Amino acid sequence: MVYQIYPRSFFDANGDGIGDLPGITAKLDYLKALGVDVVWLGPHYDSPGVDNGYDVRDYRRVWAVFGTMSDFDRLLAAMHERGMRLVVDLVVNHTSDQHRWFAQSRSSRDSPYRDYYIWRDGRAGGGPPNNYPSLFGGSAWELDATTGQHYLHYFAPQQPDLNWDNPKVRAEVVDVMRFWLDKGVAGFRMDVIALVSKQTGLPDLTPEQLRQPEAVYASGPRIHEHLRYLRREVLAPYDAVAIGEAVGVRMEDTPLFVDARRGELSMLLPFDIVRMDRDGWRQRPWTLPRLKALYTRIDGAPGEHGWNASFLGNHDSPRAVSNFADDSPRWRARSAKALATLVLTQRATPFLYQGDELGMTNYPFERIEQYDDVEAKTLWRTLVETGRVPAGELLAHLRRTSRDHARTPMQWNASPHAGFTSATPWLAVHPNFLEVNAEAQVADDDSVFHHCRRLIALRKRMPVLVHGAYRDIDPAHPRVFAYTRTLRDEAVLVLILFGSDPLDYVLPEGLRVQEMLLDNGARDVTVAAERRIALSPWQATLYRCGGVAHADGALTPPSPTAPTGAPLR
Ligand code: TEU
Ligand code: CA
Repeated sequence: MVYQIYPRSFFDANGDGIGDLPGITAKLDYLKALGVDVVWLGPHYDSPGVDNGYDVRDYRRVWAVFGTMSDFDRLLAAMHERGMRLVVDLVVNHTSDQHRWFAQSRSSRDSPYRDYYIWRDGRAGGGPPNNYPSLFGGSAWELDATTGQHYLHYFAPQQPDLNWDNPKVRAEVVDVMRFWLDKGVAGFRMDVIALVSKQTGLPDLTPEQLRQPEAVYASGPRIHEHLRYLRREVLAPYDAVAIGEAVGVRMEDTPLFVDARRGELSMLLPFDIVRMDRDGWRQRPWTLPRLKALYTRIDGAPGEHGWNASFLGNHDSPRAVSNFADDSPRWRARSAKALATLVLTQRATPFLYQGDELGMTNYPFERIEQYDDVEAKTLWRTLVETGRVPAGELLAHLRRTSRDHARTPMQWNASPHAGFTSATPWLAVHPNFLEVNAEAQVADDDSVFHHCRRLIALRKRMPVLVHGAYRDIDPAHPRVFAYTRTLRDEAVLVLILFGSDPLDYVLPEGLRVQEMLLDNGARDVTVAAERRIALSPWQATLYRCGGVAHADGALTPPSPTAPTGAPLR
C-alpha cells in the first residue's frame, strides 16, 4: 500500500510555514500505524518552485526549503528501520528553465546543450512553430529573444521539455536514476513519462486532437524504445519499481507499457477516473454506472501479464470525498470510508493521498488571489484576462477541481494551523481542522483513519483482495457499486451504496453472503435470509460469500447445504 506525500504540505518541522523532510521523519510512526508499506515522495529536488518542485533545477540536490541531503538520508534510514520503502518522483519530461542545461542551451544556437531541449523557428509570418497548446493553457511554445527561436514546454514556460531523441539526455536521466537508487530508494513515480517522445516533425494538431492534446503527446513514436532503455540500463539492474503517471495514455495501450514480458514499467497510474468528469478545463457531470464501467475497463486494461495502480486522490486532483462522494458534515466521514473501500479492494496497488485517510475536503476558495497553483494562475491569465471566459465561470470551475484543494496543509490536530506549522502556513489550512484532524481520528476507533487501517490490514491478510478476479455484478444499478473478488474457492463481495438515501438491495441470483468482514460503521447492517440487504446511506461493506469462483470471476451458486445469509449482528 503506497501513501503519497506532497512534502510542502505534510508537516513543517523547522517553523518556516512550509513542510519539510524532517517533518516527514517526525510522522513516520503515524504512517506505520496506518499500515503504509511504501511512501511516494513528491519532488524533493532543488527547484525555483514555479510548479512546486515539478520544475527541477538540480536533480542531485535537495530543495533547501525541504532540508539537506543528510535530512534525506535520515528520512530514508528511518523508513527502512520501520520496514517501509521510499519511491521518489522522477520529473524528466522537462526541467526548470533555471537548470544549468537550459541556461547553456538557450545561450547560443551552437551550445553543446542546444539539443538537450526542443528549439524551432517560428512560422514564416511570425508566431509559434505549431499550434501545440500547453496542458496548463496557452501555447506550448515560448520565444527566446537571445537566439530568436521558440522552445517547447508542455507545461509552464518555466518548464522547458527535454529532447529525448538526444542520447545524451537519455544518459543523463539514467545517471540521475542511479544516483538516487544508490542512496537506497526503491524506485520511481515517473512524472508524465509517456510524453517524453515527441511526434516526428511536430505537425499541427487537428481540431479533434486539440480537444485532448495529451493523447497525441503521449503517443510519440519512440516512447516504448525509451522505456525499454530505462528498464535495461537502470530499472532492471536495481530491481526498481517504475510507476508511470499515465496522463494521455489510451486505456487500450496500457499493456504496451506494463506487460511484464515487454520490460518497460511496473504499473501505470490511470487517469481515466480522476479525469472522468473533465472536458478540457471544464467539468462534466458523471454517473455511477459510468464510474463502474471505467473500473471494469481499467481492471482489464493491463492484461494478464500486467499490473495496475488504484487511486482516487493525488496532488493534482480535488479531494476525493468532495469530488466523488459527499463532504457535508453528516456524510463526509462515512462516504470517505466508502471511497477508501473502493480504492483498497481493487486488483491493483492501492495509493492513498495524504489526508484522504482522514477524509479531508476541498477548500472554500473564493478569489483567484487565494490560489497558489501555476495551473490555476495560467488558466486565469489565458482565459479570464484575455476576456475569453468570465471570471465567475472559471472560479466556479476552480472551486470544484483546482489542484490546490489537495495542497492545503495536512490537518494533524486542533491546535493553531492544525498543528502543521508554528508559523503562517504557505497555503491556508481548511477551517474544518478542528473536527477533521489526525489526532482526533487516531483516538476514535470509528474514524476514517481506523477504517483505512482495518482495510489495509484486511487486504494484507486476504490474497483474494490483491489477486482475485474482479467482477461487477450489477453494472447498471444507478446507486449501488457491487463487485466480487474471487480467487479459487475464496469470494468476497463489496457493496457500496452511493448517496444519502437508504436502499433495499437484492443480491443477484446465486449469490449468498456468509459473513460480514468489514463495514464502514453503517450500524444497521443486516443480511436477511432472502437475499435482501438493507443498505444505509454511503454504506460500504465487505462480505465473504459462498460459491465456487471461476477464472472470469463468475461464481457457481453455493451448494444447497451451504449456510444462507444468516442475520449478522
Ligand atoms: O501532472 C501531469 C498532469 O496530468 C497535470 O497536468 C494535470 O493533468 C493537469 O494539471 C490537470 O489538472 C504531472 C504532475 O503530477 C503535476 O503536478 C505537474 O504539474 C505536471 O506533471 C508537470 O510536471
Ligand atoms: Ca519547514
